[in-house]
Amino acid sequence: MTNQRPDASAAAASPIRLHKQLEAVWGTPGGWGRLAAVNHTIVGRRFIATAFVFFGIGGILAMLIRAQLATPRSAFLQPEIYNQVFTMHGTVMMFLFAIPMFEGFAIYLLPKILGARDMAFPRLGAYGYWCYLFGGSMLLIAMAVGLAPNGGWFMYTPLSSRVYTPGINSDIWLIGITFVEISALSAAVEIIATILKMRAPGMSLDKMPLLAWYLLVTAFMMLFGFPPLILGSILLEVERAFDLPFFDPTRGGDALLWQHLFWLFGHPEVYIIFLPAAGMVSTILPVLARREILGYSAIVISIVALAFLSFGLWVHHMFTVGIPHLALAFFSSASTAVAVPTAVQIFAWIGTLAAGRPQLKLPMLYLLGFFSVFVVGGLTGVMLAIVPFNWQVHDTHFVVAHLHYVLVGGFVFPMLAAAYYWLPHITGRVPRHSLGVPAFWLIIIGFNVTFLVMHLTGLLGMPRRIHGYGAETGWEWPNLISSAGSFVMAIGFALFTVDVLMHWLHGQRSTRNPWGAGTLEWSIAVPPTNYAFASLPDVATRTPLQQRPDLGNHLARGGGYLGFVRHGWLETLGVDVMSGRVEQIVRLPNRTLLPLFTALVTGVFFVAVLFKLYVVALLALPAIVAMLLAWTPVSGERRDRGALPIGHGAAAVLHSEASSPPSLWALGLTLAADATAFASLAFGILFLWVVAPNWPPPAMIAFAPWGISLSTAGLLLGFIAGRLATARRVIGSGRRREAALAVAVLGQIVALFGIADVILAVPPPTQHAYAAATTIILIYAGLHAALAAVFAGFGIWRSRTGYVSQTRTVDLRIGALWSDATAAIGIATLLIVYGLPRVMG
Ligand code: HEM
Ligand SMILES: [Cu+2]
Repeated sequence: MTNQRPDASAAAASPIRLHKQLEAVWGTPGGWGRLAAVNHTIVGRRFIATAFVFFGIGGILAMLIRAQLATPRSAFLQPEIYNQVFTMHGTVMMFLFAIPMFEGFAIYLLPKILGARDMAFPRLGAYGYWCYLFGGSMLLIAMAVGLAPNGGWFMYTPLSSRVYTPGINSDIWLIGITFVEISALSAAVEIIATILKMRAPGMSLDKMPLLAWYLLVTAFMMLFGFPPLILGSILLEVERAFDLPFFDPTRGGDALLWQHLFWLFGHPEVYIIFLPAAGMVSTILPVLARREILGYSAIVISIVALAFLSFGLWVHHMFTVGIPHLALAFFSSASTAVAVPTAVQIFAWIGTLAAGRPQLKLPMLYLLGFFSVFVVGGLTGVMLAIVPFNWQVHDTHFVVAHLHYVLVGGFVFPMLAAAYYWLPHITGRVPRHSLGVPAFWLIIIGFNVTFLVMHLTGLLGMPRRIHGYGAETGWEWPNLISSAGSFVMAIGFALFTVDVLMHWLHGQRSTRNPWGAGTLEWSIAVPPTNYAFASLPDVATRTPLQQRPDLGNHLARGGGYLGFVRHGWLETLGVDVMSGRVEQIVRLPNRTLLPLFTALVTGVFFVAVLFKLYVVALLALPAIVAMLLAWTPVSGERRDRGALPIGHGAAAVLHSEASSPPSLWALGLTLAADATAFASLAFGILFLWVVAPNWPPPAMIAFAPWGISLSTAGLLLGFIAGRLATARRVIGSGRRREAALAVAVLGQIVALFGIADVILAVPPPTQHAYAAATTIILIYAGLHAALAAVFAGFGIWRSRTGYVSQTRTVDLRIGALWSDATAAIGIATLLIVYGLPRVMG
């Protein structure tokens, strides 16, 4: 490829030519080639469409539940099938609809509202999508053959333990959900790195659109919320498969440990679902009210506060399990306090509406539906936070009513508003509202009839998750009304679907900015091109389009930054986190089947675990690592290039030469999630120590002096050598850095031997939860050491193949960061295994 002259004015002479050049490098072929797509527009649309399909499936399951409950002693569904149906309804709605829908919107919209050409890690986004699709399909196939999970979506032990659920139903939940969660974690890392590093020049944090703030906070909550669940699922699966008794009270475990781990995730989850929806509201409402939103900073503070508060609330799901009174009081008041930051946002919305000139367009109608329903859900939530009331209605349909007012009100209605608002963007067609309005009325009337009545049945004592009830209970009429309402709502959703399909097929071409919005996503062509922006804008305000209505044309003509194609590269800009000053050119990878294949091998791992083919699973693990390593060759440079022009007389270095490239952020974020999982495990051990009687049995405390010394020495050696390899003097010379890395590999191998020796000294893990927990935490540390050895070896390979130099240090710094974390986790593990018995004993 010839070297195009990177000159903005030359490109500006021919926008068509610029477009053709960009399309040639960014475009995705049709047909089977689509499977290789990694572009955020395509991946985001896939997430959204798939999530809608799962919503439909979850909705059909809901109809089955309501059909069963419509009449007393109904024989419509067998009890066993009924258990699967409500479990799958909750599971599908929470894990396969709500979270992926958020991921889809975030991936589709983020680069466009931030003024970038793509997400920071396009291949990771594609990989996450495939994991979601395969994991979700696993659950659906299980349901089709009657083996779906059946213990309720929160999988309480001991009900979900092997004794009470001997089949593979529970395993399918644990394995399928963990598979899907990979996509949640990878989306979280990708979203945070993109928001922090990949904005338009000049977009400082306080000039970001509010939606980006919401998505940022949500992604952070996922990063800290999902690890406890993943860890809990792994522990439970290990207990079911290998009989390690973490949750078995007869051998030192405790069933409540699962509840803690689950709700440590589960409560924040509610806000993980609500916050992106609130972000949509904060985006759409000011546009339709024709004025800027009130209280930008107050909203930002309130969502951050909400995120912090929500992590302290998990215990309010456990008020009835018998916890200390002081804890009850604390968690009860904290739970009511969470209403405050929510109220801040509601006041900002109402104030904006009052101060503006609102138009009652279709998205606004759904926003009003959101307000009315969500406020009721919030009020019953405050009621439930009061302990005595909670004791009265615990596990009744009152709770079911509350949770649907919050979830449907707080997520589904804003999503419908968002669907109508951004539909012209996705399809490039004018919205037509002939069916949308009647659909809205059917949905909101049907919804209220269905769930308002459930408050009553709940107060009358009708428990949740029951398969049938007698006519003498007095629950007959309310249930019939509720079921009738749910079918009205279903018709509404069907009408909505028809409306969207008609719009897609028969709508008229839309103009660029049909709503008159001020944010950047409306400055590009609709439907968007693969590269989103022909050239990148310079941002000085929160609503750049409002100040400069012709911005779109200016950018399309190549008048912004990077309005050219260089060496056939996919380029976008990376900025300083706070100020939005340009810092680097980020070179992105293009279409490849690697994410799909990696997800397939990941799927092999999970299916093998499910069917207990552990040899296959053990082989799949290194295969996954090898595939991930195969991603790396295109993400580096083999020579120093120095600062390159980016247009307007400015220049920047490539990310491989930058001091804080997105990949380093990604590893830092991954380690944050990793540390959370480790902390959850340590929490579990402490929890059992405090609550389980005679824990640990003194005879079980093993001692392996050789193992401890070897692992400590190896970890420290790996850490020091890894750090040394990145030192200025060492990294400058190929021989020295490779020698340092070789020592690092050696250190990790020594550490592995040490850890293995300690594991052998521990009594058999099936005997007691103490031995099981000790074994698991040691394996956790061992896996880190093994990966640290891989990282160091990877460094040698990259160094040999020319990817490392005095200025191109990223690969080695990533490895060093990992070996720091390995040393920290390894030492903490040894302290827990050997230090704790001394302190607590
Ligand atoms: C579309 C209309 C919906 C209807 C008619 C509906 C109906 C129901 C009913 C009747 C139950 C109670 C089952 C029982 O306890 O016996 C239930 C449970 C549940 N629903 Fe929905 N639902 C709908 C939408 C949603 C949405 C959008 C979400 C989440 C985003 C959701 C999440 C849940 C959860 C988590 C449970 C608890 C399941 C369990 O106890 O294991 N639902 N739903
Ligand atoms: Cu909660």
